Amino acid sequence: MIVKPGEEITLPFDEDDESKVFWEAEVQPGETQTFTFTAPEEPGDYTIVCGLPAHLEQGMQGVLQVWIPH
Ligand SMILES: [Cu+2]
Repeated sequence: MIVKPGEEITLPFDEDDESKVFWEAEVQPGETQTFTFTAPEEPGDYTIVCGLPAHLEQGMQGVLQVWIPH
């Protein structure tokens, strides 16, 4: 899941965090998928987290960097 700018996920990830999600996709274990999504228009660093129980706690997160090319 990509987290909306200015929002922070509280552990554990649960219902109160659902509204903070900008975009999400689901991939099953052992599966590889390719997704297409429209990036936020506002440049910046967007947090990416896994919403499966205990995954975020174990460090399953990343950053989506959005910038305007020049
Ligand atoms: Cu995960």
